[in-house]
Amino acid sequence: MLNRNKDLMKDLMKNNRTSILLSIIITLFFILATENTVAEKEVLEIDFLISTENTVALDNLRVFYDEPDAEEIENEDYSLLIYNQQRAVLQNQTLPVYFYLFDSPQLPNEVPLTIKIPYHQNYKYLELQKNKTTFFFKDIGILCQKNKRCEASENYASCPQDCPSGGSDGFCDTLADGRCDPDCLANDLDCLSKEEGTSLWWVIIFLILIMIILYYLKKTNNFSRLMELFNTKKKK
Ligand SMILES: [Ca+2]
Ligand SMILES: [Ca+2]
Repeated sequence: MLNRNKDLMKDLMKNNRTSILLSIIITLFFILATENTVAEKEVLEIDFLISTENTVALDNLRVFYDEPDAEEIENEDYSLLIYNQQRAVLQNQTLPVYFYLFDSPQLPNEVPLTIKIPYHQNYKYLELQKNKTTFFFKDIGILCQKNKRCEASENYASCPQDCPSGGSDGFCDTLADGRCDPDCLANDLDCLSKEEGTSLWWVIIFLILIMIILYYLKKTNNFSRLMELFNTKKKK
């Protein structure tokens, strides 16, 4: 009875090892397969410099793939509103504007602010308000002017109708479209040389083959026998 239990435990451990090995290989395969196909959201990043006099310098306005800032009430005095062409409000959120500096008793005249909000192509006007009074208003329709020309203010994330993937638009889209995006430093698989691309596919095929063989061995219970044979040879 005791020996039977020991044998059962051994079998269980062997099966566990096989399962762990299989899980690692399957995970590796899915990481490789999904690396370039993760769906990301378009995000509008805005960099402001806001002064105590309520003057605003808009330093940067760009669209890329990322997570928007978590919505939380910061300072209810300041808000940002985005409208469409028909002046309907599409976004309305409070802004974390505070005129102080860490570790400094002096109060600054202006503070920088960077925010990331979800982006939609119908964004047309941006407005800043303090206590419900407008102190900044800007046309941001330049992010996507559908005119079949990819302009400096547009990219594949903000205006794919004008800026096709893989083009030179200051944005690395990493899309598998057969075009090496000149804006990508590394992570566009289309930029790999033919030899590098072929090697990567061989690695993937090799992993799939190992998976199939291990699955077959496990199913026919030959994996345990194979491991036993391997261990016996090792002991010798
Ligand atoms: Ca355009
Ligand atoms: Ca590009």
